[in-house]
Amino acid sequence: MPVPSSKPNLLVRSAHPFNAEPPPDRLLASPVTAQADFYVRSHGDIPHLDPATHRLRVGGRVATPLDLSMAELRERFPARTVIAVLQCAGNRRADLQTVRPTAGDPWAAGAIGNAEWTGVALADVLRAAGAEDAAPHVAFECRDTVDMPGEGRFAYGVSIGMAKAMAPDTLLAHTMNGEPLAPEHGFPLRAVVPGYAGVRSPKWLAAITVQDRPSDNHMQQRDYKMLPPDVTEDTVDWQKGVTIDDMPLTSAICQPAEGAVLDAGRTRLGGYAVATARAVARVDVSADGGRTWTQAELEHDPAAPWSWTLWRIELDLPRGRHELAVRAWDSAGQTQPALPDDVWNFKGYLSTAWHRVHVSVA
Ligand SMILES: Nc1nc2c(c(=O)[nH]1)N[C@H]1C(S)=C(S)[C@@H](COP(=O)(O)O)O[C@H]1N2
Ligand SMILES: [Mo]
Repeated sequence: MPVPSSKPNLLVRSAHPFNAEPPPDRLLASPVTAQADFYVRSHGDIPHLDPATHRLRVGGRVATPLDLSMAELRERFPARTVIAVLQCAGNRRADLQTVRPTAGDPWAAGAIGNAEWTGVALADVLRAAGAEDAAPHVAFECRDTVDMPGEGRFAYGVSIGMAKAMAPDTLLAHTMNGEPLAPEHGFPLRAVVPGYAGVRSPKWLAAITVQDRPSDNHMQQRDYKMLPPDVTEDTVDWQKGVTIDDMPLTSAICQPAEGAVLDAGRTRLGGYAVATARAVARVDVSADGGRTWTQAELEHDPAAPWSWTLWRIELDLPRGRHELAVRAWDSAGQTQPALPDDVWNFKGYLSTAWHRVHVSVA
């Protein structure tokens, strides 16, 4: 499959389904990631939907089921804008794969982006439908078809808990950075669930069901769960996995790039850190693989709590080869594990060990 024309900047990790991430330095180009630079994670073909006929249905444990056109959705509910990170649970999986192979695409540090999302609050739509407060789960069904060996063909679906669904910043978004969503990002409508793994922000959204149990879709039940390192594809009991909702603290070096050859003298380093519902309190950078550290400068918009924190620092690097490393600290005093060995899992999720980049100075 050719690279979709709106995404020529991206490095393709899988052509079919289309999965691609930006070169890391593109993430530093602006605090909000342009759609052209925004990673794409899809599980099936990208559907091309007609906004004039697309409908959103809301049903299940509601007093008044809804069936809304895109125009009705915009007219009936107040617009709401939230700046939020979207990050794949598989971001930086390539680091885990240096320990042992895993399932999934070998993402580097670019399966993440920060966007300004505009749409309506999911809570407003659920209230208009008279969703029962006591109903614990909100399930989503989408218009793309996933074809999975052993699972057959099915429509993508996931669910989130009612409390997160009713949180004011959980959106049904039609606009990204002031532009309509690109087809790859879910045009004409997707959910955006700030702080949660990207998998819970369904694209090409067609139906919402208020229900007693989580979605019984494959994506919710037998995928995107965290498991200990001794569990394998052959021994996995998915019921015992931890559903990946909130993303853990992470950070990455976006500049310089892995393998860069630099001139001696002052070198600019930069990257991102994300603490989701907490704040990034501190970021440290090492030029000697983690033996000594220097604190980086942070850039965070206090009006945008779901936005990432960008960090920058200048270091004097002597001639020779260096292992650069970064670690963040959050407002609960937590920091990241040193080695990917400590967090390896067979699906390759939540790769949050110190991010390391190797450079040589000529
Ligand atoms: N309908 C649908 N929604 C989806 C997916 C998908 O394949 N189909 N992939 C999910 C995953 S795993 C991620 S990480 C994000 C990626 O969003 P993006 O492609 O807009 O960056 O979308 C999520 N929503
Ligand atoms: Mo993902």
